[in-house]
Amino acid sequence: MAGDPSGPRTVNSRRIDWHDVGMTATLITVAPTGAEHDKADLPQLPTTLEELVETARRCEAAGAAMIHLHIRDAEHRPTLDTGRLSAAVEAIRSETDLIVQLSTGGSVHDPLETRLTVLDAEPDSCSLTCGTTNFGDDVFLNPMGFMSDLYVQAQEREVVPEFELFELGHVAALARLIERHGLPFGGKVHVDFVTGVPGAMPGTTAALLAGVAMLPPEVTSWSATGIGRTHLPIMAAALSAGGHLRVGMEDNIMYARGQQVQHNDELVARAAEFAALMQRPAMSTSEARELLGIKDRRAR
Ligand code: KMH
Ligand code: ZN
Repeated sequence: MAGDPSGPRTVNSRRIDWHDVGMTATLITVAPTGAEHDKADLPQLPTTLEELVETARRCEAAGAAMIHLHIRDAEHRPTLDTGRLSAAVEAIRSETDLIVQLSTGGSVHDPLETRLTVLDAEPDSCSLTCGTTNFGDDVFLNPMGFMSDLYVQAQEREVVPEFELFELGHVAALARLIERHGLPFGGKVHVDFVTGVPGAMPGTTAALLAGVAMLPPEVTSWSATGIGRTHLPIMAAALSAGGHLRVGMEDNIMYARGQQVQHNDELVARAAEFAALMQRPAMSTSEARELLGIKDRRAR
């Protein structure tokens, strides 16, 4: 894990104190699997419990502080089975110090009612997408009533939502949710811009900065990810604009032109190096827990 970024460091013979230069450390979230890629086409995609735990360990060592999880069934198909979700949450929680965030987005085929049951697995955090969006040739459905139910249930269960913004209109929907229901559990508001999904907000600096400019004042931190080839420009834009990072095979399976990602830790390590170069080193898990207002569910 990256060391404590709050203390002074020596970079190229210069002593740098991060607080003095007004820089903040970078939260790196890894999204290792997703619901879209096929294990048969991509055998290195982590889909079994063992593969997910191994991935979590290696990504934590490379600089991740949070994991965004989708799980698969015995045939490697996406599932929202509560038993499997609980087993994954427990295993990753006992083997790492990562914040465990479960996807409530699932796959585009999952019914809304089933997506609400994800909270039964008692994650630290859950994704909450702030509106319906084009998703390639499909539609990712998130009506206001569903978002409200998920928002309130997450408050009641003391789970910290991460608001996923695929469109500029989703920023306005987030403001409506906060106005209706008050602050989420933990009192912080963290959002993640998911850019570059075909048919949704493009993975460009201009689109990202338009979204950042619209954020309601309650937002305390934001991160960004770019799908496919937009992942690097969005990473650069987010780091330069004070945002945090999400990387992983859910979003991008190519490390470089002609070079497929072999393990999620490659993407995390590159993000951590880039962040360190920008003098915004990877945040520790304890700093991330504080940033997001996470309830401590770890066994003592
Ligand atoms: N798989 C997408 C349809 C989320 O995790 O909350 C939805 C998604 C967002 O990945
Ligand atoms: Zn997801």
